[in-house]
Amino acid sequence: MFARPAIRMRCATGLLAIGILLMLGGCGEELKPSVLEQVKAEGELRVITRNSPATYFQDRNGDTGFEYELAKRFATDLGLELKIETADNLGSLFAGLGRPNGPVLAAAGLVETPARQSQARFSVPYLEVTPQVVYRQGQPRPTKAADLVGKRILVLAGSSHAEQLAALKLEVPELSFEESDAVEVVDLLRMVDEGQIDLTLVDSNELAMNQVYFPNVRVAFDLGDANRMRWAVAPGDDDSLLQEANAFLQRAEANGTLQRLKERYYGHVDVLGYVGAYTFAQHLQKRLPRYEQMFRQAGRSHQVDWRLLAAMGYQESLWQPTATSKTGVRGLMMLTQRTAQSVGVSNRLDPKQSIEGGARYFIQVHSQLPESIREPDRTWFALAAYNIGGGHLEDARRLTEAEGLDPNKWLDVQKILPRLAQKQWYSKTRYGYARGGEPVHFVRNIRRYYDILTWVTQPQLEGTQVAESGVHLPGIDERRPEDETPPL
Ligand code: BLG
Repeated sequence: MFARPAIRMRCATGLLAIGILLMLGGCGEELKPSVLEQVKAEGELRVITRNSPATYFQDRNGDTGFEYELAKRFATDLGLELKIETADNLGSLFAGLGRPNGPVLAAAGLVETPARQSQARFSVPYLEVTPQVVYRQGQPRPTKAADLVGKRILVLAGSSHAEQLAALKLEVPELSFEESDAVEVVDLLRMVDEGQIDLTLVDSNELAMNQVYFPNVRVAFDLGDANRMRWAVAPGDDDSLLQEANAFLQRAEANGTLQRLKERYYGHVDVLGYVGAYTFAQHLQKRLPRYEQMFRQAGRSHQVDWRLLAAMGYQESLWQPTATSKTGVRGLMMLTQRTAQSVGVSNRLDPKQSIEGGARYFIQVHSQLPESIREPDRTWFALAAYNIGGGHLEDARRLTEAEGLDPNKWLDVQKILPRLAQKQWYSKTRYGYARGGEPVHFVRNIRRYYDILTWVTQPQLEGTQVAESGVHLPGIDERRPEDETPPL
């Protein structure tokens, strides 16, 4: 059904008027503007979501998350401000969607299920995920539905997973499970990680996003077919906003926006590898606490986000102060002899000195970059210069420009950097051969670690939530507001 136009008319006599009114959709009724027209008139797109790493959360720059970013782009396309509301559980999320002057769109990793069809109408899908049974490493691994019998299973109340388990129970009547509306997916994973429950069911993207925080959590098996995530609007017959959302999602698929967001938010395990994600989670708990205050201190003195320094330290040495590379580069921040001298580090193996020297050097290379490189790319270029040196980076920028690409965009320069290792290219450069692939991995990994550290230390997880959360790190809750410096 099509949306009605935004005009208000009273019923009138006369055939012509009646004909027009019939076309407009009825007699004797005040014609209301469509939802889309209302939203445009109000100038804001009100979206309801959930606060979780896979949907929406606060990071160093404010609001972020896959659903947030996607909804933000939709609002921008419509020329609207985005207004986010969060729901504590799925019940209140769907209830909020029908509220007068409430949110008009739900963007919360939702799957269309039979039970939800009366609560909402769903958009075209934008993400395919697989429901996965997860268990705790060290326990026997369930491999099929029958293995779920006799286990303590907890899922989110009102979730597609609860519906899925209820359907499974018809086939396997001995199966039992519980639902809770007081938890989020991170809590379920933590409870498995700590052995408070045996199993839960989560979507593959949620697990990919969270794997790094929960070292003991493992996939048992995929349960059922892949699910498709969709946005939702309130029930009714006004399709105006839904059609607009569908058109937007189709464009986002066609122009690569969706793919980029998927890589950014759900790609941790893809980038780090399963073992890498697992190892990072362990090191986060065991090693970082020893150096956290040093990173915070160096961040404060040099006005750099300490989590970026910590991410660099992890990439360089896995937070090991005595690390040594084949080329003799040493210490937690892997300073060369020359760099160490230039930033006043006398003992590279002293973690405090190494972190302080690394931060100082980073700031130095950051400030030496051409003005034409703007943030956030400037931070990525500075990381590359830290790793490969400013001269080689400049060579790569020149090659990038010669290729008709943008030498001020990291996305373009990182494509060209590996050429510094190929004779046909490096023979034409000023500084010659360099392992140009190394800074590409270097920057990519650091960005990934930085994202993870940002989530782990976000302000929302402070206080009671931090204490109860599996992602708590010692020292985080002692943080003072002045530690919250921007990346640069
Ligand atoms: C960096 C230096 C740069 C230097 C480049 O090497 O070390 N950075 C630091 O010391 C912090 O100063 O640039 S230059 O001064 O313009 O020449 C290039 O020489 C260190 C890199 C080298 C790299 N890690 C920090 O990222 C490293 O250790 N590579 C060897 C890896 S392996 O042992 O071969 O696997």
